[in-house]
Amino acid sequence: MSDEAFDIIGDVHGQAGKLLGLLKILGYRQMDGVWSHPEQRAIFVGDLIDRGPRQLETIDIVRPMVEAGRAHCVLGNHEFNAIAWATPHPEEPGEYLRSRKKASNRAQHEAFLTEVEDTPLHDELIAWFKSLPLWLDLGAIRVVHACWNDGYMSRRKPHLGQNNTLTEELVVLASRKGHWVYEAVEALRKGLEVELPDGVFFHDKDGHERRAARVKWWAPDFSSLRNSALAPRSVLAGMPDIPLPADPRLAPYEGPPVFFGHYWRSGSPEVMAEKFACVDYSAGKDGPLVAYRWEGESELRDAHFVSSDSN
Ligand SMILES: [Mn+2]
Repeated sequence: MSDEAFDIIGDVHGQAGKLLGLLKILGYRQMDGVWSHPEQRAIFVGDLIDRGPRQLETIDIVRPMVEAGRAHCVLGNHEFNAIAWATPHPEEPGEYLRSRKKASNRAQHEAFLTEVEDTPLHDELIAWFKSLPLWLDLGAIRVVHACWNDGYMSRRKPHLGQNNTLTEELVVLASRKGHWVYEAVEALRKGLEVELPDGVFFHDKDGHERRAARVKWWAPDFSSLRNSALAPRSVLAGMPDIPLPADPRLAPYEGPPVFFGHYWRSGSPEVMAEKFACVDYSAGKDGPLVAYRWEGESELRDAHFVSSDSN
C-alpha cells in the first residue's frame, strides 16, 4: 500500500478554464508558479490537447506540475497523434507518420496547431509528449489512457524507453498498420477490439455493419458478447447473443485499482467496478472535468469523484 494520495484527472482537451476550476476545488494553490497540494499529487490520464480553446495554457499548467514532481501524466491518443503528425515518414519523402494530406487529421489537431504551428515551441512540446509514459504502475494503483492489458504491456516493455516511454523506433512501428506494435499501441490508447466469428455482425449506432466489437476490458468475464461489448444500449440489444471468441488478450484483470480516461462518459460520475474508474466525463465537449480523489482505498467509490463546472 502506498502512503501517497493522488487526484487522477480526466482528459482536459485544451479546457484550461475547467482545469483551473477543478484544481481550485481540489485545494491546489500556486506555489512558485506550480499548482500544488500539500498532501495530494495529481495524475493526468492524457489527452491534454486538441478540441478546446486553451491548448498552450493547459500545457503550461500541467507541464510545470510534472517537472516539479507534483504530478504525473501519461500519454493519450491525442499526444501520440501529435507526435506522429510532427514526425517525417521514413520511407515517403514529404509525408508524415500521421498524414497531413487527410483533412480530418488536420481538423482533429487544428486547435493545437493554431497555437503552435511553425513555432520552435512545437518541437519542444513534441519532445515533452515523447517523455510521457504509456502507463504508470505505482504499486497501489495503475493509470493508463484507455486500456490496461498485461499481455500487450509485457510484450512491449523490452522495447520501451526508460519509464515506459515510446522510443523513436516505436513511434514509427506504431504508425505501421498491421505491425504488432501498432496493434498494441492502438489497444492501450483506444481499448480492445475483438473480431467476431465468421458471418456474425451487428449494426452500430449509425447503422453500419460491424464485424468487430470493442469490449469492456474491465468486464469480470468475457463469456458473452452482449455483456462485455462497449456500445450504446440500443446497439447491444441488436447484437447476437453469442460467447465472445476465445482471445488470449481477454483475461479477467487481476491487480490493484486502474484509473483511465478516454471514453467520453456522461452523467453522474460513477466507478465502472470495484477496481476501475474512468475519469473522462467529456470535458472536451460540454461535460465537466472530473477527478477521482484516491486516498489509499482498494475498493473505489463514487463519492470520491470531484467535478469542475461544465464551462
Ligand atoms: Mn480524450
